Amino acid sequence: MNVLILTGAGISAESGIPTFRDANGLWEGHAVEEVATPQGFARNPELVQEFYNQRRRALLNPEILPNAAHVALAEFERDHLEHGRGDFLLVTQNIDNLHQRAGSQNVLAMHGQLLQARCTYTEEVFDWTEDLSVDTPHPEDPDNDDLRGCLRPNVVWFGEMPIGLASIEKAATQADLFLAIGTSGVVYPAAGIVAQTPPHCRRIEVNLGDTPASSAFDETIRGSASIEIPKLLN
Ligand code: BJW
Repeated sequence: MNVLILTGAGISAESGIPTFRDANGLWEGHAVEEVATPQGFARNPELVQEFYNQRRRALLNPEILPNAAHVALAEFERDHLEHGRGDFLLVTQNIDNLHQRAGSQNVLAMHGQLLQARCTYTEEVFDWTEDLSVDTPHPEDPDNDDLRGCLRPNVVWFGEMPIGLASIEKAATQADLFLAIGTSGVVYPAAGIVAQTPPHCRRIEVNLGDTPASSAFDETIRGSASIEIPKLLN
């Protein structure tokens, strides 16, 4: 049985990381599109860097930990692979590292990672835990003033190409079980993965409520991920 999991912000909500489009879906009066587009970054790099600085600092707070849903997915994967039951891929739209910290191995972070920075000139990616600013020097060429402020968060904004689309499509077309957890189903191409799964695939959506994608699923489980995922996978 080939398993494909898609996770969104809802799975990390109970770890204390706010979602995008729920009650607190705006950030200090700014729509997510304003702080998550290349145009927004070009217009106001300070604002966008500060948006991600705050989220990076929050993620590094030792109180932010994987929850029971992250752990159940990691345990399921271990068991699935150990017993040779088929392929397993966990695609996450989240830029936190909670799946990796819970022990998941085959994680594809399609919208990038908050604890990485990318040079906008060379495309080099660096592990990054500090604040970024329009003055941050290039880590390998700190005296080069032309490169000052060249780093941006290594995340995928609207209009940019998500990571690993070919691998995601391959896993979707070969999936026997597709599980979408805590995602609002409005952001593409993630929201279109369910439509790439073959007719025999069992498609399950786990979410607090209905989404625009719900009708594409065979089963919908309504409840919080930290309760429903361990129940479903154990
Ligand atoms: C719980 C819970 C609990 C809460 N338990 N559940 C087709 C049609 C229309 C538009 C497009 C299309 N194809 C492409 C587009 C354009 C665009 C798009 O989708 N726009 C729509 C919004 C209209 N897509 C893109 O631009 C993408 N790129 C692309 O398609 O490139 C193609 C290309 C071609 C050629 C050249 C170049 C490009 C890129 C999309 C990037 C999205 N980026 C962001 C920011 C990432 C960095 C960051 O984190 O800051 O990704 S936006 C934001 O939304 C973030 C998220 O990953 C993403 C999805 O949000 P998510 O995870 O679903 O969160 P929420 O808050 O929306 O929902 C939470 C859910 O959890 C809710 O349903 C709750 O009920 C639930 N929940 N607590 C269970 N405890």
